[in-house]
Amino acid sequence: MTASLRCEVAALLDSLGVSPDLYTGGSLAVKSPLTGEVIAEVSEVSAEQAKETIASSLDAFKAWRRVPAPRRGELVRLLGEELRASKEALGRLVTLEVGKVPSEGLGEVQEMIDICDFAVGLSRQLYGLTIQSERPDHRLTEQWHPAGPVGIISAFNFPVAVWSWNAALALVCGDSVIWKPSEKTPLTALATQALFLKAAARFGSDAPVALSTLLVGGREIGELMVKDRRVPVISATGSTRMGRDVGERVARRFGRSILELGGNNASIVTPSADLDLTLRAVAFGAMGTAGQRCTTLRRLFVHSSVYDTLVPKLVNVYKTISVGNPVEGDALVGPLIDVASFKMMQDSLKAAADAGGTVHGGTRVDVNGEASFYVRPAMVEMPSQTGPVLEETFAPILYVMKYDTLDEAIALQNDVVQGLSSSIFATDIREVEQFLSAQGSDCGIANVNMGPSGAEIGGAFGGEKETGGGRESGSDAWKAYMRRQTNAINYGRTLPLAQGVKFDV
Ligand code: UN1
Repeated sequence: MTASLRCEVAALLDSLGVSPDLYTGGSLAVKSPLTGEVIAEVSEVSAEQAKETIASSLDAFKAWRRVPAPRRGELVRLLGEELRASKEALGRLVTLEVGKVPSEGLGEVQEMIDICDFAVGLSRQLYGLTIQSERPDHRLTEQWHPAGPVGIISAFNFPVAVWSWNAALALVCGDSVIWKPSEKTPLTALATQALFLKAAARFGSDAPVALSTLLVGGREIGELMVKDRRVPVISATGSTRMGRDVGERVARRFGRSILELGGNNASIVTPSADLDLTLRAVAFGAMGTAGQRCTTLRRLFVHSSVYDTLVPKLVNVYKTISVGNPVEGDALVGPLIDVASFKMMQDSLKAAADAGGTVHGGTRVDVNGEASFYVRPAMVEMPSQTGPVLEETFAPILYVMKYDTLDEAIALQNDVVQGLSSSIFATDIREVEQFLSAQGSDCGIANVNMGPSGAEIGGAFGGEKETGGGRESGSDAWKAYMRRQTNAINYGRTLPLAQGVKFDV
């Protein structure tokens, strides 16, 4: 097994066009969470190299902003083609590097393809407004210009999709991109960069050399980029702690940050819910990706009238769901990313039990020995929303609580510092609409009759409060990658001033 995993990774990287010197003999050891073994040693950039990369990215931006947007879209179309052609290989690499089950590894690449398609269309639709001027013979308008190099900091759990949400939009918007991937997942980043370079080579000389660059390295490399004024936009995905730091540093230099941080997502199960559908949705929402999505379902509020029907069934699903190495069988729950994640999960479960919770599952499952961390997902029936329930533990723990009125459930749902995603299970239209109203969910995403995770790329993705307020991916999220310019044009021969001000000299 040991030798073969490393060999398979090398073969995949080779097929994806990554040169072996990038992932052998380097200082960053990459472990597969499937077995815990080292599968590659990746070279890291020095601070000096990172600064040079930023300088070349700025040069690339200056050339790229002159290329017409629909032509820029052509490059992203070619990137989408490369991703389609390599979907199997890249999806498999996601599975080996992150431990996602195969359909989720492939789904991640599909998400990349989808955002490329979206961005291609967008490349002809970067519309500005025409505004009625209050002055005679004047025209008032706004246009959107490229912003500059965009720094992308991504997390291990969506190691490549999050890059693509940012990069596909930034590239059609006329920006260059600089990517600092998670130290846990540099291999999928190298592969994605290789696919980008293939697309750029097919595109031709209009694509400047450093249009998309990769900075593999530690926290200090990310910090260097975050502090650099030449990078006007920083898009960061990860923990609230990291995002607070990034947001403050970027704000200090009046840069713009797009933050996609922690979630503590809830669903409300009302008396009118379709309980069979609810059961399936809760299972995917809470246990899919081994609870390691920022949109993972972490809190479930169940109406007291359906609690005793739904919850025992849920306990049974938690008992029986298949946990295992997803490349060896057809397990639905793969490993946690590493030992730190396992420890955090155990700490939270202990705190939950101390706070009066009844814990189902959560124990370690021996799949591939000591170096990998597989767990049976945990469901905890809590007497109230206290202690670890208020925090995001990036692991499969679902806290279940009872409620009596929808007002109470919505208040509890909103009574956490995070505000990413939420959902309601209901067929009563009044309850649905109340949940979606201004007095309802306070999250960036509010779904009906599905869990909080698994968003399509067409909508804007992100959340409020300590989730950071940023929006990525669909809708008009592209505006964050451009700068807006308002133009007032006087085509008359007099100089009427706005607000009727007189200033005759
Ligand atoms: C994340 O976990 O960082 O909505 C992103 C979802 C995915 C993206 C999750 N499309 O669950």
